[in-house]
Amino acid sequence: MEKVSKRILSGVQPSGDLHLGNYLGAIKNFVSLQKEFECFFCVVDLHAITVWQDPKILKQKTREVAAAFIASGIDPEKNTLFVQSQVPQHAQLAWIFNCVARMGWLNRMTQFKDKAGKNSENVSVGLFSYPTLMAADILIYLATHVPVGEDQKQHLELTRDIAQKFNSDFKTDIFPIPEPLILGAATRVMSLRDGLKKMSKSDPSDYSRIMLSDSEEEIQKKIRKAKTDPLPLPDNIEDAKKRPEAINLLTIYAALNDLEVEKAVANYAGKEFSQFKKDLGELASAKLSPISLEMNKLMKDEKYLDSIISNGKERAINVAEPVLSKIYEIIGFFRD
Ligand code: AQP
Repeated sequence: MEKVSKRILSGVQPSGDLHLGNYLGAIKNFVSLQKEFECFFCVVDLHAITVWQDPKILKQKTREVAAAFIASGIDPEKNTLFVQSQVPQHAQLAWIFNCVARMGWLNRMTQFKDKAGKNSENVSVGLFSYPTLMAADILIYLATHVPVGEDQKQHLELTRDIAQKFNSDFKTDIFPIPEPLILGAATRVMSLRDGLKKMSKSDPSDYSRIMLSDSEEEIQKKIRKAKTDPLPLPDNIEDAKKRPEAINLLTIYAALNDLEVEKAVANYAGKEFSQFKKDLGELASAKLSPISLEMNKLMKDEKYLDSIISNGKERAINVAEPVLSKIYEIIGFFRD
């Protein structure tokens, strides 16, 4: 199999409205990485159904993620942009990885524990085995690098363990050991209502997150209403880190402005939150509203979006199929 040295795979679930965490932790980084890497970006609908998705809106949400990729600046000609369920090799390799990964490895996954909570007997088996599908998403393209937010780091470590175990069990070097790319100031954007909780699509409160579809007014209002403590802004990074809501907003400001967090802290040292929130609201709406406008425009052109997705499917299968075929041969599956 031909070795590649700079190939990226990353995905976003169509499980709700995309938010600032998805943008700063993932999509914004995809945009800069496309210059340097051969990139595969997918809408991971197989992952989304690990929890209930309304069939009437799943297709719409799938198009929305594809539109967000393009509206944020990902070039669909240069990169392969596709929908996971259209490339069956992901699920086929995931089954093999279910037989490679050990129960003990999956039992350690904190995202499963967080998502299942006290309900672990009643959640889907898919939610538990989610990381083996993620490993298959990455390794079916022999991807060498994976840009993700901090929350996916543990899953990526599991992917590396699976690649290593497969290579060692079958005495092969087919799989690269992929590196995480956790980039930018905001690798873990927190809820606007609780600085200790991740900003997430599934949070019941709309005020906990800024969505890519929010209007300028909505963005500014959400930031105005964001929870803060009663003190003025901190004047050094150590103090800022002890104040979850303050460090979260300062980190968002830094990431949107491509600054170091220390610089954002220095700019607002000792100032009142009212002025900072006004500036942050204006900054966020200036950065996000062009994306939102472009997304709305793309969503009206289903024909164009669907043609991009269909082209991406073909390109993805052209890479994934020979890899799967080689893996079947390595395992000793019957081939005619
Ligand atoms: N809060 C976040 N901060 C930084 N990065 C984040 N990502 C998600 N939330 C944050 C990154 O976005 C990419 C796509 O994530 P996903 O949609 O596939 O799944 P998720 O991590 O489970 O996102 P959510 O919003 O929390 O979804 P729900 O509520 O449905 O579980 C990933 O690279 C992720 O790291």
